[in-house]
Amino acid sequence: MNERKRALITGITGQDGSYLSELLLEKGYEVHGIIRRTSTFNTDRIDHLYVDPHNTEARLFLHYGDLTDGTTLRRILEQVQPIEIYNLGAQSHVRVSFDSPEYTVDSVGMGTLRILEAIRDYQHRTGIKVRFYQAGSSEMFGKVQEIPQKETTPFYPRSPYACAKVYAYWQTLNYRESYEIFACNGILFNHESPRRGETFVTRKITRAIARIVAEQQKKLYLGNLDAQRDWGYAKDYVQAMWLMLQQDEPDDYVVATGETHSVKEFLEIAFKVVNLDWQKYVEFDQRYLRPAEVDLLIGDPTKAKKKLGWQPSVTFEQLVHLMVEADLAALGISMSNGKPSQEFLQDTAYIRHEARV
Ligand code: NDP
Ligand code: GDR
Repeated sequence: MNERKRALITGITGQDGSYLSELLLEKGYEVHGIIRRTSTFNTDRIDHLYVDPHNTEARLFLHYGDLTDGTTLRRILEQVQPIEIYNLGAQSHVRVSFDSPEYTVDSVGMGTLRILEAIRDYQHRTGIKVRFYQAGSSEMFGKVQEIPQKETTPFYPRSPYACAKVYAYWQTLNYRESYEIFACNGILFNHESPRRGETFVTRKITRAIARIVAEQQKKLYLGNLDAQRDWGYAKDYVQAMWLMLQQDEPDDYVVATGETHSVKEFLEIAFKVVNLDWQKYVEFDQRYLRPAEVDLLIGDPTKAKKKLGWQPSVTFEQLVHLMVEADLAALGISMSNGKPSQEFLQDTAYIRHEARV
């Protein structure tokens, strides 16, 4: 094994996994990611980082595995010998977790336990310390107990996904206290980007706007427009993950912007970018309602700002604009008020545009 810092990422093919991989590669890490075998390619978001492993320059390596398969997770840990593990893998769609609760809980809850158990045994056997990041979520706060929500706010999860994240949170904390594992819970509020999955509400909206402008879609069907979320930019949030693992002591941190906006506000700003009135295009479909909704999330990131020196760099308006611009650019539509920047054009390379809403 060479002496380069090695990180292992579960969920490397997801939105956050791709940004975190970029960040760690920039910092000189060797990055290993766990991917699932699928019948169609699922590596679009990281293809631009991939170099053939036969090339001596290669620093990104992919391993087949699954959070539901503990044996493989252990084998990969032994093989890679990482100093940091970022557990980002999850069935991460809240609405879908009501349809597939058992699988969601298995991947999110038990999946985290499987990794923690593997680390526990690995550390005990080898004496090598591994730092662990757990992707916790503002969904754990669920039904409003306190505003804004901070590290000490009680959890009240309102979906199978959120219940599983709460379980994973407490296991992470317990393994930290029981086995001296450097384990941190990030409690991240919603974070978005042009790489956001197409069925989360922000990306569903920005993608639909581009398709409406391109005359590929007439209507946008949505559920609850009154829900309020603290939306930030994903690229900022992966910085916080890394910072947590660079501290002297492991701890848990809320990562948020401290602002909240409704889905309706997102719609207003997003449609305004292309000078359209959202009310003419948006229709209600109850299929997108959840059996139990989380009405209001707003985070207090004071601790992350003070202890990690973390700051969000993108405002809500900027976020909406950059996402709409990226989806427009992906369909070859240039903006009337200026061209999308190079960075966002690069981001659109792997945005798929088949009709999947
Ligand atoms: P995505 O849904 O974009 O990515 C999820 C990743 O997990 C994908 O790489 C997916 O693989 C992988 N995955 C799914 N199921 C399994 C499994 N059984 N075994 C291994 N890998 C699996 O999520 P994000 O990038 O947005 O989020 C990253 C993490 O942060 C998730 O845990 C999410 O719950 C959490 N989180 C996200 C927030 C957000 O606003 N984005 C906020 C707070 C927490 P594949 O590509 O094959 O589907
Ligand atoms: P969320 O994100 O549930 O907060 O979870 P999502 O974008 O799915 O929903 C946000 C809010 O929008 C409302 N909504 C709709 N949502 C979707 N997906 N589709 C619709 O058509 C629609 N119409 C209205 C929802 O009801 C909800 O109130 C995300 C995920 O990334 C989680 O993994 C993560 O943990 C949390 O953010 C923080």
